[in-house]
Amino acid sequence: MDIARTPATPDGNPEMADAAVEPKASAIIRREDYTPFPWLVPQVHLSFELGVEQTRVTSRLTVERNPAADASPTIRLNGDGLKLSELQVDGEPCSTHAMDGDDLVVTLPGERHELTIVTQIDPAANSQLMGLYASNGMLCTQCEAEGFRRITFFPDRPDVLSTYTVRMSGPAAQFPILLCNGNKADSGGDGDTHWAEWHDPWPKPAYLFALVAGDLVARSDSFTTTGGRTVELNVWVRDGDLDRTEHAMESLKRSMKWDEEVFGREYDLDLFNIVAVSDFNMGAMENKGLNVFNTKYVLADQETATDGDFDGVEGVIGHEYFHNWSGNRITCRDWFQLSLKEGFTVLRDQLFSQDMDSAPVKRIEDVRILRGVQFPEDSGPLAHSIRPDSYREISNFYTPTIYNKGAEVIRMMRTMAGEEAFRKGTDLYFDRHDGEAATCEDFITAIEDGAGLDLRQFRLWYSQAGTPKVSVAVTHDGDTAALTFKQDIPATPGQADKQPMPIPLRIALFDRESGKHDGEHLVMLDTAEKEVRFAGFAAPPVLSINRGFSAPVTIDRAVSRDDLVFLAAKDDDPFARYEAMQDLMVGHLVSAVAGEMDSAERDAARQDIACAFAAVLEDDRLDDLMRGELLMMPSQAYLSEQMLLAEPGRIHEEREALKAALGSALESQLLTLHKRASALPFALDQAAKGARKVKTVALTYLAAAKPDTASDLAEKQYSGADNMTDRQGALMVLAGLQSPARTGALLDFYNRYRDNPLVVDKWFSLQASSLHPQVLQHVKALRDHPDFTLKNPNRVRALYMAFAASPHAFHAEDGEGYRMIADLILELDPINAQTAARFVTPLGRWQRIEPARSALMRGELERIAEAGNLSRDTFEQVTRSLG
Ligand code: 0A1
Ligand code: ZN
Repeated sequence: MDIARTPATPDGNPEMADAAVEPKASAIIRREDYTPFPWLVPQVHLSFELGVEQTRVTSRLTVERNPAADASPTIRLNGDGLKLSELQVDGEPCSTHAMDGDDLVVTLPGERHELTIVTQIDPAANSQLMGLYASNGMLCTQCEAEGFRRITFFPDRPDVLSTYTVRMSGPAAQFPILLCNGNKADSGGDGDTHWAEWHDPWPKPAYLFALVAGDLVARSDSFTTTGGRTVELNVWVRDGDLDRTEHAMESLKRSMKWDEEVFGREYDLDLFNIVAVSDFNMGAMENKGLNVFNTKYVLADQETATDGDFDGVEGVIGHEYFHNWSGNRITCRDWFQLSLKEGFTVLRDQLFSQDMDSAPVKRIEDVRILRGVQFPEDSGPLAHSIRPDSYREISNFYTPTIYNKGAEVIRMMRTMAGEEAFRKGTDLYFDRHDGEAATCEDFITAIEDGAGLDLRQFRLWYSQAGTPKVSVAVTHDGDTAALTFKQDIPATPGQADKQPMPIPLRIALFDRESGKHDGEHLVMLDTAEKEVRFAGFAAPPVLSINRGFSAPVTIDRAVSRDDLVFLAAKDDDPFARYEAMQDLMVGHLVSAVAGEMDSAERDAARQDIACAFAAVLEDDRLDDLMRGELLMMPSQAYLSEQMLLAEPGRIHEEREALKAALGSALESQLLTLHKRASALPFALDQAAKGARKVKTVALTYLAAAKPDTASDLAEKQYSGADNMTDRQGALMVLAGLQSPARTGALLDFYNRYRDNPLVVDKWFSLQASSLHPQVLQHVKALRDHPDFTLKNPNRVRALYMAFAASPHAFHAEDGEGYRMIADLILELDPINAQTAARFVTPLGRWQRIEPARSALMRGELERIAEAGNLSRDTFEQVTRSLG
């Protein structure tokens, strides 16, 4: 089987670097240059006179010299596009200040001073959605990573911790609700204006500051911690959305309980507020005591949200809540340490969801995400280690590598230590660094000391980018099986040579006759090559490797289809069983795309896959959630990763052909499955969720083989649906068919849900990612739809991210798809740079695509680079992508 191969190391191209016009203030920031800030800012008093078009911010800072830093005669207060209205030092107008670019630099003679700074900002004009902005008439903030400097001049870096007291005032009718971090200390009003004063007792960096002002309603509840603190909980939404907040509230209470039980972490304020906003660049934000969420991760009910959406809400609510300890109580020293909070918190949210739902299915889903988005990042021009060495724009480093690979790296520590010892390590970390701005190194040392591990060599996982490839061969002699391992870490930009890393591999050796193994082994592959021998095998065993996906690596091994069929049917590790199914399909599809098979070989391979599918369909020990996973095809992205130069058109064709072959071979079983699953009434339990999942899986195979039959079934599923999972699944299938039912169903869907933006997003996405041959035209038309706007990131992603992931349309041979994404980037960049920059990634794959398309993709990147006036975000991604 062909596997992921080393991508060519991108070589520098000085001509391009000249052509791209560098935006101002786009210096490279380096981790090695870190120095502590010369000033401490123990207290911050903020006063906001709120207005949608004009907000006046008065900031009073107590500053004192930092004894742990080199003294400086000046204090640098970061600003971004701010105009200074007033500045006082110790109550007197200041004359010893100067602007340095966007920053304000004030000369301070003494040890301790009070600075008063007044700025005026226009939230309505803030389309970047960083700092203070208006969304649907309400005001809210987003300060991570560097948004606070768009509100007031401040040392906007995560190692400056302050206690905040905040007064908010504004028109009571427009902003009846005034929220901020911490606890509400006081409130009042005079005439039409009212005010509230908030105090957060926990010192925090500016990126965790938040305020919200608007006309909101709350679902309220409470939680009592093990320590006996009663915490008031609120989920704030717009009037009309309250009915869809129950799942968010339940998820929050479950998160609070789980973190006490599993990590020993209790909540530390009397109040926990969550606010849902519809204009948001990311998923959600862990501001202290006042989490701000994208509505997508709060609002859910049976009618409008799929099971996947419900899981998303639970996972993100957990994630943000868990940040209260891993991120807020212990924050990051600098942004190079981002994975300290994000990798660890992703691991915590993954473990939480594993405990709440089906653990094996959650693990498979997480690995699928990792391989679908992080592996491609790690093998492309944007590859970076989980603790990067440099950046221009930190927003570009909120990546699957920092988040998902970061989580995998900590998960490996847990696997090596065992759960109990790992907990000792995390307890020590929380004890030792509570109240600090810490580093990844601090985390590793705490785990070493607490869990009793030696992680000296393991630290390489923090500094080396690239997905390791592990090759393994099994030989058999007498009664001994020998496993020979080899590891190879591909070169990545700026890192040509790599050292071997410790790779924990859970393995089992199956006896072919009995179908059993006598226990799992943890092999530590910590050298470039290693041989491990196992006695007691009269015949060559079948190897099950990287069980539970114990290490984020690719495995390269010569394995027969017979062995894969064996493992697909018998492996007792659910992930390994899924993996065997995937390998069966990947092996076949990669050979088919390469044209390595004659028709007899192709038939034999399809036959084996169909047999494995039949076994999964018939195995009544499997639950439907797991069955759905086992029947899932490897994604186009994952298949492309297996090839040195991908041919998107051919991969798509072969993948669809295999789907059709399986749909034909298993037609009656799939119909039976669909019928059985359809008979189950709606419920939120695992069985009903599983039934909904396999129902749509069955439809997708049938659609490829028998479009008419599938169209009828999908139409029935659509119109009879009493929940969004069934309705969306059916519509997805219909949207890809050229059937008469397609248009009617799409129209019906839009008319039903036109007032619900999250569902309208689905409507855009389903069409942009469909298998329909005219997707390009559909996307163009949708771009002109009255509901489309570049101002709302959810809507932009709904249309264009879905499109960029659609292989046949985005990779249209004439380059039209690439052109559309480049046009989007250029148009969106001045409006919302953070969101625009994220669309560079799909074009950045050019080095791994066949030559004709590759040239077109590169051409579009060059066109963007030459446009000039680019944001720092897009400039950085485009120049890195060009290599
Ligand atoms: N810390 C958040 C992610 C986040 C980062 C930047 C943002 O700015 C637009 C927003 C959110 C998390 O991990 O959930
Ligand atoms: Zn996070």
